[in-house]
Formats: sequence, structure tokens, C-alpha cells
Amino acid sequence: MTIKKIVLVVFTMILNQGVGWSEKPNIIFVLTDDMSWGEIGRTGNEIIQTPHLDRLYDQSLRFRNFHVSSYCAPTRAQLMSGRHEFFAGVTDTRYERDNLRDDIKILPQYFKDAGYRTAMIGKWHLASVEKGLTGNPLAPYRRGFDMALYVRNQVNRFNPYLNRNGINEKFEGYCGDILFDEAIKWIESGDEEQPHFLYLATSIPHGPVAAPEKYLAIYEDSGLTEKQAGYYAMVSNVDTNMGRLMKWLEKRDNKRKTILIFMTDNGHAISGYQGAGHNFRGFLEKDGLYNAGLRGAKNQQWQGGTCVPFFLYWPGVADKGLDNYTLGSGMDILPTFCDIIGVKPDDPDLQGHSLLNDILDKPSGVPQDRVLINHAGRWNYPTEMESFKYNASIITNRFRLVWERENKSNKDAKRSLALYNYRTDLGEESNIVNQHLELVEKLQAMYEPWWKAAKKGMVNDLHQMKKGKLIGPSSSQNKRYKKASKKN
Ligand SMILES: [Ca+2]
Repeated sequence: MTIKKIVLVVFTMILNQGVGWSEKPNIIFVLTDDMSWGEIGRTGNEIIQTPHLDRLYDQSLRFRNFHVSSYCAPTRAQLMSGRHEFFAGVTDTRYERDNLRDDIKILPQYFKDAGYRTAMIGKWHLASVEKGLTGNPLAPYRRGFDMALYVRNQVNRFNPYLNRNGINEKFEGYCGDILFDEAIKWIESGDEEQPHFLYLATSIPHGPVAAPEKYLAIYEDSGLTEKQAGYYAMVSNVDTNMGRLMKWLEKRDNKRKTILIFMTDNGHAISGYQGAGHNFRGFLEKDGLYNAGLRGAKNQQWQGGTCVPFFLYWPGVADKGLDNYTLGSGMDILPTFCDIIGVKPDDPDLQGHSLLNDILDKPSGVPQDRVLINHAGRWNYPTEMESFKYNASIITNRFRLVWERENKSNKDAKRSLALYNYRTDLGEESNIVNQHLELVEKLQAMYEPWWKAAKKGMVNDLHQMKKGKLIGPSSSQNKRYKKASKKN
């Protein structure tokens, strides 16, 4: 070894002393769709079969108070940008308002800065058109992923087409198996000397419900409805594939450690919260699906809509099956990964915090008085956003303030304020708004300036309004888009 090399090695050792790792780790980030705490056996579901996720649960650092949006595309915008989705332009899952603004640097680009090989496989859902508003491409393989094998939204359940860096490929088999097969293939095709980042986003167990027979058979005599059984079968397929990936990683002889993350993108649902058996007030109806004691599901503003599983397994660093209660957010993924791989995010409007201290079991870097604002978005047309203004909630590290609707409409015609202490009242049943008037007033006062600032970030809405081309449920652009999506 030359003197220069010895100095470099010693310097690297000093740099990494105390943080617990000496090589840039590989990162595999798995995100599932419309699945949450209720769909993991370890959290008390006596019907569902998830032995591999249970094992991961036992070994991981488990973030128990980690929040994302209550919908697909907005959560993905948080993960990729480190911003609240509105500040990244994403206010919907449809109508070209799911386009992640093209004038910001996103997660895989930071991995490229750190010398990583990068891939995304599965559901992107951040580009319903080719180019963004400033003319830059929106496809993942043009935004920092060396390889993207993806569709814009839902991967067909059986024999899907997937787009690989711009070219469509036909696959045989079930989507869950294909995505994990391709993930392993991509890792194997790389040079071990180069660290890798893989983002694997399944489009199951999101509806439509369809799974291979052997997974459906597990729930044949479970007493579930056909739809519920199909939903659980899709979860079990994800579980089997997670197990396959975990075993493959364990057998693999690789000096570089791999961080494995399992996360979900919003509360549980089978084509909406109603399909999972919740009413519009977030409570489970008779025969509703187990939800680990949480109130609310996808698109709702209680814990069950936004507080999702986030398991991080890092051999030798975070592998003891501990719980963490820091108030975390999907916006924290980008700064956390940047911290791990040693690059500094240079977005002046970054809103997330690094969770690296939490991962290393050190005092959290997230401020104790952090406040998260969650908004369901999804107004019909950009001009209607004000009438959906209070389809929102505010979360502190103990309380949740919700503007609760009094009828099924998402609009704000009738709403009343409710405050819950979700730490002591998991199911958010006791409205204690009158006992904490000062706090309620303080949180409400924060909301007005936040909404004003958020509106400035909604570039897709603003663009449609400026051009006078509003895209919504009955617009011609939407019809064209729907037609194009069917071909995808
Ligand atoms: Ca989703």
C-alpha cells in the first residue's frame, strides 16, 4: 500500500468513526401501494400471512410516528423532493397535477453525486406528460435513475408491459414477482465496487384486486369477502417477494452493507377507504378490515390515513427491532439518505429533516416542536382549491388537529375542529379541542400562512389557471389522458 493510500484509508476511518460504517452502504428502498399497519401480522392481524415482513419487523428500526400524504403521487413527491408535495407542484394523483416539478433536484440525482449506481422499478406516478413546465423531462430515467423499468401509474397485474429507459417491454407472470426478479437482476448486473440505490415501488396491493391462485388459496376459508381476500393475497405476494429478497441479500457475499427499507405510501384501502370498510368519519364499519387500532384510511386525515410503516434494517447499525417515536415525514427521506451517503442537499426550500441520528440511536435531529401539515389535495379543478382548503390536519409530536367534515363532501361547506392526543388515544375517539384552546389557536394560526405559501408552490395548478386550460373530471385533456393511460 502506498503512503497516499494509507493516508486515505486512515482519513476515511477517522471520518466514519462514531457513525458506525466504513463504506457507502447500498440502499434498497421498497415502497408498497395502499397498505399499512393493519396488513402486517406482527401488529396483531390474526388473518393475514406475512411471515417475512414479520421477521423484518423483528429486526428493523421501526418508525412508529412517520407520516406521508394520504395519497399515492403526493407521497412520492415528498420522497423524491424532500418538500411537502404542494411545494413540489403535486396536488393530485390525476389531471397533470401529479407532475413533479422539473426545476428541482431530486433524490436519485444526489445519489449520482455520491457516485452511486441508481435504479427505479415499478410505479413512478410523478409524470403524466413527457416534459415539465420549464421543458425538462419528467421520466425517471431522465432525472437521475440510470435504469428505470416503470409505468407512469399502475403496473398491470398479470403479463404487464413495462417501460425500460424509454422502450416498452412485455413481461410474463405476476407483477409482484416480476418487479422483485428485475430488482435482483439489476443488482447482480452491477459492479460490487460501486454502491447502488434501488427504489422498488410496487403497485400492489392497490386495486384492482388480482393475485395468483396460490396466494388467494391462503385466504379461502378466512371469512373475508372476495375483495378482502384478494387484497390480502396481494400483500402475501409482496411478503413472499420481500422474503426472497432478504434471503438473497443474506446469502450474498458482499463486503458492502445493504440498508433495506420497507415503507408504504398511504393508509390502507381497497379502491378507497370505503373498500377497506371505513366510513367517512374514519371509523370501521361491521366487517371492515383490521387497522391496528387506527382511525382512518387512505385519503383521510386521521392517523390511519397518514401514519405508515417505515422499517429500516441496517446490519450492524439498526438491526435490533427497536421502536422510534420521532415525528417523521416522507419529506425526511431525501435529507436522511443524503446524510448517509455524505452529500449535502442544496435545495433552499428543503423541508425535511435528517433522521440519521434516530437511526444511530442518538438524540434526534428533528426539533421537538416540529409541526407537520397534511392536506388531502385532489380538488376537481385548480380554481376550486380554496373550497377544499380545510381538507387537512396538523400533527405535532403528541396531538392531531383535524378539520372534520360533517357530511361526505370533501369541500369545506361544513367542518368542525377536533383535537386528539394520538399518543394516549390511538383510535382518536376523544375530541379534546376544548381542553387545549391555546394550542388549537396556535396551530390554526400556523395554517393560514402555510396555505398561502403552499399555493405559490402549486405550479401545475397555477399553470392551468394562467393558460385557462383547466384539467378536471370532465375536461377534454383528461379524456385524452385516460385514453393514453389505457394503452400504457
Ligand atoms: Ca397509494
